[in-house]
Amino acid sequence: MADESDDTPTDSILDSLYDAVTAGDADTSVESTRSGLEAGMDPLTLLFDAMIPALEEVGRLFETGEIFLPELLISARAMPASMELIRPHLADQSSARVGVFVMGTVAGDIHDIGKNLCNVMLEGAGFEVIDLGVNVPAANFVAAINEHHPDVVGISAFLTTTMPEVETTIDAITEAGVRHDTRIIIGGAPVTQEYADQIGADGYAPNAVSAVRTVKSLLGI
Ligand code: B12
Repeated sequence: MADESDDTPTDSILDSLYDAVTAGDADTSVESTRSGLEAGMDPLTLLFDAMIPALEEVGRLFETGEIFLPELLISARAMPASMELIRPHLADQSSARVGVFVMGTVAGDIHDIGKNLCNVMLEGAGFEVIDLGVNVPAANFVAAINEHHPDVVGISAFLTTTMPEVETTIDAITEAGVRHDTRIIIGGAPVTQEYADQIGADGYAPNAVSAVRTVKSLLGI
C-alpha cells in the first residue's frame, strides 16, 4: 500500500474500504463506501478498485492457508451492506427497462457474491433482475421461468462439485419445454466457455462487466 502521506482523500477512502473488507469490518466498510459516494466517487471505482481486490486478497490468503474459513466468511459478510449502498447509484444511470433477467446459484452452492455483483451491474444496465438466491433446485428455475417469462436466465456455480448442477438445471429447463423464449447464460469461478458449449448454454461470461455485454448481445441489444 502507498505511503499514507502521499494519499489523496480518494486514495484514503479506497485504502480504508480495502482494509475494512480484508479485515471483515462491515461497519467501517459501510462508512467508507458512504464517504466515497458522498465525495462523488464513481461507485464502480469503489467496487473494482477496493472491494473486489480485497476479496481477491482474502481468497488468496485462504487458498495459501494463511487464513481459515471463519475469517473468509467474516470478510465475505463485510461486502453485501456496501453493495446495497452502491446499488441505487448504479440503477440511477439507466432509464428504460431493457429486459427481465432471472438469476440463481445452483443447488448445493451458497456462493452469492459474484452472482450479486452481476445482478447489480445488470440492474444498472436497465434489466429487471429477479434473484432466486442460493442453493436453488432446478425445479425452482423452471417455476421462475413460468412465472416471470424472463428474456435471460443466469445460472451461477462456484464449486467444481456443484458445476454439474448447471447442466442438470439446463436439462430441466429444456425438458420442461420453457426454453424457447429464454436464453441461458452461465458463470462462476470454475465455469468456462468450453463447459458452456459442452452443456448447451447460450452464453458464458467470466465477470459482471462481460455478463452485461453478453446478455445484451444475446438479445441483440
Ligand atoms: C467468499 C468465498 C466463500 C464464502 C462465500 C460467501 C458468499 N456469500 O458468497 C464462504 C465462506 C461461505 C465459502 C464457503 C465455501 N467455499 Co468458498 N470461496 C470463496 C472465495 C474466497 C471467493 C468467491 C467470491 O465470492 N469471489 C468474488 C467474486 C466477485 O468472484 P468472481 O468469480 O470474480 O465472480 C465473477 C464471476 O464468477 C462471474 N459470475 C459469477 N456468477 C455468475 C453467473 C452468471 C450467469 C454469469 C454470466 C457470471 C457470473 O461474475 C462475477 C462478478 O464479476 C473463493 C475463492 C476464489 N478465488 O474464487 C472460494 C472457493 C470458491 N470456495 C471453495 C470452497 C471449497 C468452499 C467450501 C466447500 C469450504 C468448506 N470447506 O466448507 C464452502 C462451500 C459452501 C457451499 N456449499 O457453497 C473453493 C472451491 C474449490 C473448488 N474447486 O470447488 C474456492 C475456489 C476456494 C479454494 N481454492 O479452496 N466460500
